[in-house]
Amino acid sequence: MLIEDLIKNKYLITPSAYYLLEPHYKRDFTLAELIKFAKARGTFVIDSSTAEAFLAEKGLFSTGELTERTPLEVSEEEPLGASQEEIREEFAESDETPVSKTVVASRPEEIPSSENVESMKASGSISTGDVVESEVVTASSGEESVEPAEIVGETSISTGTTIESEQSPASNPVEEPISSEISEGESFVSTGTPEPEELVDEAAGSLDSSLTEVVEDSLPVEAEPLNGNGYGNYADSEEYYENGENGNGVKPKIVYGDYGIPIAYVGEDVEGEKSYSTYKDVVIRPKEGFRYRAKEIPDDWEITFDVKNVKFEAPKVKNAASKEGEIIIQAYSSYFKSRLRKMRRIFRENPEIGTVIDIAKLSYVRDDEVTIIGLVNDKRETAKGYIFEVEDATGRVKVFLGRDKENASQAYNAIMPDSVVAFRGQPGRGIFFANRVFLPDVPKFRREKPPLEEKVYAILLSDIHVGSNKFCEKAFEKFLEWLNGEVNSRAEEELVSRIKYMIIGGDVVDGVGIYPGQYNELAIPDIFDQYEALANLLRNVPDHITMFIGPGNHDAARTALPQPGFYEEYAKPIYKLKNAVIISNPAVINLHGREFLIAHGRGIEDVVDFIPGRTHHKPAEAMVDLLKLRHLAPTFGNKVPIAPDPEDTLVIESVPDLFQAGHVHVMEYRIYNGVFVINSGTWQAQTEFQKMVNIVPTPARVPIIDVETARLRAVVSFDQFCEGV
Ligand code: D5M
Ligand code: FE
Ligand code: ZN
Repeated sequence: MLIEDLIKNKYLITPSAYYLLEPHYKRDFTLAELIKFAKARGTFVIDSSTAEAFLAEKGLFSTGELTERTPLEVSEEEPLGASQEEIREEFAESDETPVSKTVVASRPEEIPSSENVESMKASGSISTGDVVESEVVTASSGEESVEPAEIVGETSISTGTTIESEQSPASNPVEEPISSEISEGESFVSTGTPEPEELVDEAAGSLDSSLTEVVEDSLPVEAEPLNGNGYGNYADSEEYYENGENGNGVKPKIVYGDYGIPIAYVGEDVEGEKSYSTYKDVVIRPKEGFRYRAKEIPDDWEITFDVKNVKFEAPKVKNAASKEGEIIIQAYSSYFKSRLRKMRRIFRENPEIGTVIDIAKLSYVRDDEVTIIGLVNDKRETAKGYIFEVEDATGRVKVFLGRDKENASQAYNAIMPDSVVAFRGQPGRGIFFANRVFLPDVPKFRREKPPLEEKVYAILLSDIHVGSNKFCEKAFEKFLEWLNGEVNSRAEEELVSRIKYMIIGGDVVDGVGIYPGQYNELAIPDIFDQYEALANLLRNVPDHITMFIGPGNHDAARTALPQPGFYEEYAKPIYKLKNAVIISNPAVINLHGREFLIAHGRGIEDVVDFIPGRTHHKPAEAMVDLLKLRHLAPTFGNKVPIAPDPEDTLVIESVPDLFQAGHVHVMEYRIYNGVFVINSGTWQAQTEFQKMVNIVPTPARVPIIDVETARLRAVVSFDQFCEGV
């Protein structure tokens, strides 16, 4: 009964939670209460800890006892062979090179030459010592730089490659020497990497404010729903849940927004005049005579990983009387087994790992040092060190890692719940004594890719949030004009002319019913119109630029990760754009032989929750943590809903050249072991909700990536058009 009711509402329950709750259901609590409780905890899976907390709140249960987690089903897995003798400490010097930065409005003519190591900054706008901090500080200091052409902050690292080809009209400004200054306290040299240092340079397009103003014609719609058809109704009454109706006899089609809020869409689209704009009148044509070099460069792209291509079978639920809970456990068991299998494969590439043995076989091991690879269910600190509960497909074991072991505390902090790690050591009685711990990580060195004949650029966007009244529409239109050749200098012209790809990493529209109070901040209160509006804007992207568009948690798409794409019935207008390619979240795009991993980035939220010192304002740091764990959302049952697919498609199986995420609305980047890690920011100014949770976005910035190096070429900022939104 309880299971069936929950499943109807797209909630899952584990068997142990079921046994705890079932006796009280409909006697001591209602379905709506339970769902409300789970929603508040940000989970759609009711596990035993949720159930216990819920019962405790109801005064039905004492929180003293802890329920054991059911171990994964036992099965034989081939232990890895290949014994290796020498093992070095893995975390000794994780080569994390913070890329010094940043940002904003540098004089467009002054794109720094890649031959020089240089850094430009405005007086006082870069805080010394903390590189990333300086990025954030600079990024939010847009208001101070009234002068559009002010050089604010910038660092570039030479790669030894020439930026420009001879014929380009933009080569002149590049050759110009630029007064430069190294910002104090920042190291540009990636230690421990024999490769030439990375090029990270930026120029921000300070657009001339004398350019034609875009007429603002979209009127935010206030409280009243347009056609009174129930938009904005959260409809979370008990009746609604239990009868599947909203009281007026109409069966609503339930679509779940994020953070657990169900949205009911009813009725047909009403034709006629709308009180808001969907940007039908925004028509921008390429500037006459503007030469796009990218047009002459042959296309070279391929989607090498897309969830749509993975065959999924939904777990089947039989009937209410049988033990459906078991099916859920089984479904997640296949999911976690898949994760373990993939992670083992990743560890196998690390020669330091040594002999890997199944946990069930530990009792056969005498004095040898062996390695176990498993999911960390639990971790805690004791006076002498750290204790982990580790599980593989064959069993479970407690692992002790002494505080004295090298980098023990770092590793302890980096390990998120449910991530897969390896421990090397000796089994004792009922406990495994680890001498070393390994994260899956990415290798320090990688093979260089062959150079490209021509410079070609990709621009990265995410979190456009069309439909929000905080969407920076004016800035976005300026950006579209810029793409169409409305540039201020030859340097900008060079950039624009070579842009061949545009990647949009999710939250392309604001959606409806995504967070409490969102309705009041919607300029377009209709999800269909939001996609229409987005398409009306994006049709102004020049045809030769291929757009890759993936979903995020605000989109009309499956809420749980992975997200195979947009629901076509809602997002039809963007499917119809002729130069758009819809990708899943996550996806891997190969551009001219370079691998770009694109994810919306909800996993960042869990990193912030679990890894000490992480914040929403330094997303690239959190992305590096995910890279080290080789997983986009390792933790199950926290903020990020994960679908019980038979395959774990969130494992970062292949090491990318570039890893892009969005979601947190702050642009930041860094390089880690040769991977360029970047959060692409947003096009939405701070929402009321973000104000409450203290999220300060850095909107309207366009990072331009040099595809050849998969590194930043420039950041163009349109944020001066996003003030007062
Ligand atoms: O996410 C925008 C930012 O807001 C991102 O940093 C997550 C944060 N966010 C959104 N909703 C919540 C809740 N409920 N709690 C905490 N933080 C939140 P976006 O996906 O664009 O809404
Ligand atoms: Fe977003
Ligand atoms: Zn998001």
